[in-house]
This record gives sequence, C-alpha cells and structure tokens, in this order.
Amino acid sequence: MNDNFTQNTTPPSWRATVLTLYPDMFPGPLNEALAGRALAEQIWSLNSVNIRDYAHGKHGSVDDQPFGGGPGMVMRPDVLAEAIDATLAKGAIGPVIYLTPRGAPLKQARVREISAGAGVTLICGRFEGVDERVLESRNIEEISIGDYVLSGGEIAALALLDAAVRLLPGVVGAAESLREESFEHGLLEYPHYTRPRQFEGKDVPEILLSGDHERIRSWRRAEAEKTTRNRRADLCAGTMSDCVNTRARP
Ligand code: 9D3
Repeated sequence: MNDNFTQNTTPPSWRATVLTLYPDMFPGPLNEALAGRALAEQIWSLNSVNIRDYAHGKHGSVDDQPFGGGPGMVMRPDVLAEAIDATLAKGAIGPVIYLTPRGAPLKQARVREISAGAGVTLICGRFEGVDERVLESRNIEEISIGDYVLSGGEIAALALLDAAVRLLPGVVGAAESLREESFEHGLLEYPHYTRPRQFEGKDVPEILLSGDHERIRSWRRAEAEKTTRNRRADLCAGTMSDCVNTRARP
C-alpha cells in the first residue's frame, strides 16, 4: 500500500517512446520473452507515436525533395520538430536519439548508460534521412547499429530497446546479471557443448569431461582468445600482445 506510513518501493517505469511512420512495428518482438514479460510487469513502458499525425495540410506530406538535388526524399524539419516537441511535452523522456546509418556505432557502454537513465526517445528514419536543422536545434544524438543497410530505423530501435531493457533491474535474473558483470574481459565467448557426447561422429573435447575445473577454465580462456583474435582483432587491445587476425593473412 502506498500511503503516508508505508514507503513506496515501486520504482518509476523506464519509459521508451518511439517516433515512427510505422507505429504498428512496435512493440513487435519486444512483446515476447524477457522484454515482453518486463513490459507486462510495467518494469518499462513503450509508446509509439506516428510522425504522420504531425503532418500539415490535407495531403499530409512528411517528406520532400532534397535541396541541391540528388536521389530520394528527406523528412521535413517542421513536421519532425512538432512531433518531437509535442511528444516530450506529453512526458516522453530523453535522451532523444535518431537511428541512422551515419550515427555513432552503438556499443554496450552506451546501452548501459541509456538503461541506467529514466528512459529514451527514439526517432526512426525512413527516406534518405531527416533535415539536418532539426537534429541541431533539438540536440539529437545519432546512433547506428552497424555497417549494413536496413530499410528504416525501426528494427534498429527494436535492437537498441532490447539491449537496454534486459539491463533493467528485475528483467534478467540476479545470477545472469552477476555472470555478465564478471564477463567484462572483452573477449568473445568460448565454445559450448552438451549431450550427446558424440554427435555426427564428433566428440566433445576430452578436457570438458575431465572434471579438472582449473584446466577447463584455462582451456576456455585460450579458446576465447583464439576466437577473438581470429574474428574480432579490433577487440584485442593492449592485453593480448599476440593479437593478430590470422584469417586476414594470405
Ligand atoms: C546511400 C545512402 N544510404 C545510406 C547508407 C541511404 C539510407 C539507407 C538506409 C538511409 C537510411 C537507411 C535506413 N537505415 C536506417 O534508418 C538505419 C540503419 C541502417 O541502415 N544500418 C545500421 N543502423 C541503422 S540505424 C537506422
């Protein structure tokens, strides 16, 4: 009970707001599994806003041709600015982030910061992009989720939200949270095996059946370093002197 005599121990919900031309794409997959359960438990909330609701005139156009020429269309600054301002006035929470292929690459460190805040407001682009002036005037952060081309920002927004929500208190179990904290050595994971002991003629590595936990730990560490070196040399900073991408050699 929340009265004068009892402490209110219910934390405020982490608030996600998404501005998009495709509001039906939300919550989409975030209504399932871990994130979906947390949504039902009101650990977080999600509101999607249709940018088209802020279009002017009977034709309701949200985009126009780029000044200076070139292919495609650009989202109008007046429409987007009104959508952002009205949404924030109704209680949406910053930071305001525009998902765009020209944004800064999303990293787990930024996910942690976003998750540790009170919420986030995401703008999903379609077309070639949005008018630069609205990004400047509203001090909007720009984020990309990787070097490949999506057809819009919505799936990038879903990815960012999934990553942030699973870090909220009570979403992932305490045991898994601790495991993750202790996993901050910056390496990819070691390979996993389970039953059956023989599968399509391939055995489980003998050492994993040895019961020698010290040797298992060092085998896994070596495997993790090998995989990281071969696949993600960019992750091998300082600590690994022999970090060379062997697959990149002729
Ligand atoms: C040749 C110009 N294109 C840039 C690569 C234009 C363009 C392509 C695709 C502009 C926007 C998009 C749609 N993509 C996103 O909105 C997007 C995105 C992505 O495509 N890749 C990685 N992260 C993101 S975040 C938003």
